[in-house]
Amino acid sequence: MKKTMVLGLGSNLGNRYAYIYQAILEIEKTFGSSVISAQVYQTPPWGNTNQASFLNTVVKVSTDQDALSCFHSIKEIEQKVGRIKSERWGPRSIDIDILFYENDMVDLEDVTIPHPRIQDRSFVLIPLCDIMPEYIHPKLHKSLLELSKSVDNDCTVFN
Ligand code: PH2
Ligand code: MG
Ligand code: MG
Repeated sequence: MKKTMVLGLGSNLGNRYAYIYQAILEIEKTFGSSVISAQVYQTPPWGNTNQASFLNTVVKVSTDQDALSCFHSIKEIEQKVGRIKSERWGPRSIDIDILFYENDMVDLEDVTIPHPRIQDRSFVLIPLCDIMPEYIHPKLHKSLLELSKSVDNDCTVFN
C-alpha cells in the first residue's frame, strides 16, 4: 500500500533555486508519483547563523518504499543533485530531510521520524502550512497550523 511521505528541502549554496528544482524532479522520478509542493521561501539561516540565507520548501509524495529505503534513496538524490560537504547545520547545495512518513514514528541510528526539530523551525512549518495545515503532528498532537503560531514567521516567498 502507498504511504505518504513529506520531505523538507533546503539549499544555501550556488544556484539555490536550481538545486531545489532539480531535487523535486529527482524525487518525482525516484518515487514515481507526482509531488505536491509548497511555495519556495527565502529564510534566514537557523542554527549556525553565520552563513548565507536558504531557500526552503516542502513536498509530499506517495511511495511503496519503507521509511528506511526512502532514507537511502534520498541520500542518493542528494549526491546526484550535487551535495558535496556536510558540516552539521552548515552550508549545503541541497539538503533533503524526511519530515513525516505516514503517522509512523521511526527511531533508528540515522533516521528519526517525525523529524525532531519541526516544531522549532519556521522554514519547515511555514511551507508545511501551505500544503497540510490541518495535519496533526503524530507525536506532539497539535496541528501544523497551531505549531506554526509558536515560531516567528521570518520566511518570505521567493519568486
Ligand atoms: N538547514 C539546516 C540548518 N539551518 N536554516 C534554514 N533557514 N534552512 C535550512 O534548511 C537549514 C537551516 C541544517 O539542515
Ligand atoms: Mg536539514
Ligand atoms: Mg539532512
